[in-house]
Parts: sequence; structure tokens; C-alpha cells
Amino acid sequence: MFLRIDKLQIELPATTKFDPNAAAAVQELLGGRFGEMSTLNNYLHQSVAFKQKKQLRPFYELVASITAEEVGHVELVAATINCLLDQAPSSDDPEAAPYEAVKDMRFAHHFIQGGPGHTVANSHGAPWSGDYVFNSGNLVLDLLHNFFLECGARTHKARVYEMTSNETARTMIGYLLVRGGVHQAAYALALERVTGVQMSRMLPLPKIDNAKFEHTRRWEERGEHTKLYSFSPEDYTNTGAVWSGKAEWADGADLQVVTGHPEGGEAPEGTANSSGFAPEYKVEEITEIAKRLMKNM
Ligand code: MN3
Repeated sequence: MFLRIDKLQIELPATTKFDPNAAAAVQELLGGRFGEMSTLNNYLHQSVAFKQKKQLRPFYELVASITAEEVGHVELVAATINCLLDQAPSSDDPEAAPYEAVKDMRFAHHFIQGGPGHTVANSHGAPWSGDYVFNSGNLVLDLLHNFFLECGARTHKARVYEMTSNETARTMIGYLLVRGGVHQAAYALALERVTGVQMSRMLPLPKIDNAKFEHTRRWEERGEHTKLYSFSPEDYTNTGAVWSGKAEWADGADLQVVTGHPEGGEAPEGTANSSGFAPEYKVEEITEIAKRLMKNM
């Protein structure tokens, strides 16, 4: 089961501008074939279907604990998209056509389905699909798939980073390049432990160091590239059987397992948008209701 903490895995910098086309590009990292919905759902369903969980504990726990981190990655990418849309045009007067300009943005669903807000789709609006989940039940095949998935995910993150200089987007992508890099390496090491094939010699893949991205360096300086979190107060304590040794593909630092979760940061507040009727056309009335209800607690 999952326990929810009312934080994002990192604090996102406050939005400085309305950036709907950057938001559209970032959608790929949420609902694309190699996005966070895919990493989350692959590991979630593989961990449930896993055979001989006790006997194969280090491998089961690796997939299960990474699942929990991926829930937070879905949150973080979705929150970023909402940040980039946060300063959208807004007016009480529909006759003024406040959304006229956004009809020309390449992702109109942000404004028609959301108010404005993210969708569970890729950068061109194709919905995320359960077909992206690979769950064969064969340990080596599933690990190999997960390694491939993380390699594709890292490639797409790096390309979207190159598409936008937006500080909020780059902060998120920088962090996820580091954390996705840990998962990529973790699956490589798991495959090494089982088969003896030195998968980590393929890393980094693509062959560009995280240090090339300014927004990843700050996380590597804090050792985030070496940590595998358990994402549980007391369970998943055996992943060190896989995640141990040195990060040979990066700076050679010692790999470490951390009990618990990253400190995280507050989730962005989100600005009301009258044109999108979100959270309502006139927000004052429901704000008053919420205030009254909390007073009665
Ligand atoms: Mn991820």
C-alpha cells in the first residue's frame, strides 16, 4: 500500500512566465511512451505480479521501492506542467474572449480539458496507454525491459531539456535526469547480479554526462545520483544487495541505500483561473465555504 506525504520530491521554483508550448513539450515526460506514467505502471504491475517475492527479495524490493518513487515523479512532472500554465489569461468576462490567444497554442486540451491543467497524454495529446506496460513475469526479461525504458526516458528528458530554457521545467528535468539515472543504473546492476553481463559499461546512455546539464549538477553535488531510497519507514531493506559498490559510470562515488524518502518541498499553490472556471467562475464563494468548514473543525 502507499502512504501519501503532502509534498513534492523537490521544491519547484515559482513560475516566472506563462509558457504553454514548453508545457506541451513536457507532456511527453508525463504521458509519453517513455514518460513517468510508463515507468510507474511498469514497475507497479511487475511488482504485484512478481513470483517468489521472498526468495528473490533484493530484486522484488528494487522494483517495488522504485515504484513508489515513480508515483512522485508523475506528481512532479504534472506539477511542472501546471506551473507553466499557471499565469494563463483569466477574466470574469467571457465576452472578452480571454482564451482567444490560447486557441493558437499547440496543446488546446490544456485549456479545454483542464482549466488550465495537465492531461495524461504525450506532447501531441495521444493518451497514455496500458499498452506501454510490459509485464512478462520473467525476471531477466522484465529487468532488461526496465533498463531499456529508463534509457529511453533519459534520452527524452535530455531532448526536452534542450527544447526549453524555462527555469521551472529545467529544475524538474535536471532532478529527474539524476533520479532516472539511478534507476537506469539500478536495473543495469540487477541484470549484472543475475547474468554476469556488465550492463553498466553501457552507461551513461545516451553518452553524455549529467554534469553537462547545469540543472543536474546541483543534485549530484548533494549525492542524489548515488542514493536509492526505500520510500518506506521500515520495508524494502534488502535493495543494497543490488545497489552497492561504486558509481563507475559517473564519478566513482559510493552507492548508498537510504531508508525513507527525500525531504521534498511544498507543492505549488496554483492560481485560480476565472476563464477556466477553476476552481470556480467566482472563487470567493467557495473560498468562504471552505473557511467556514475549517472553523468548525
Ligand atoms: Mn522516473
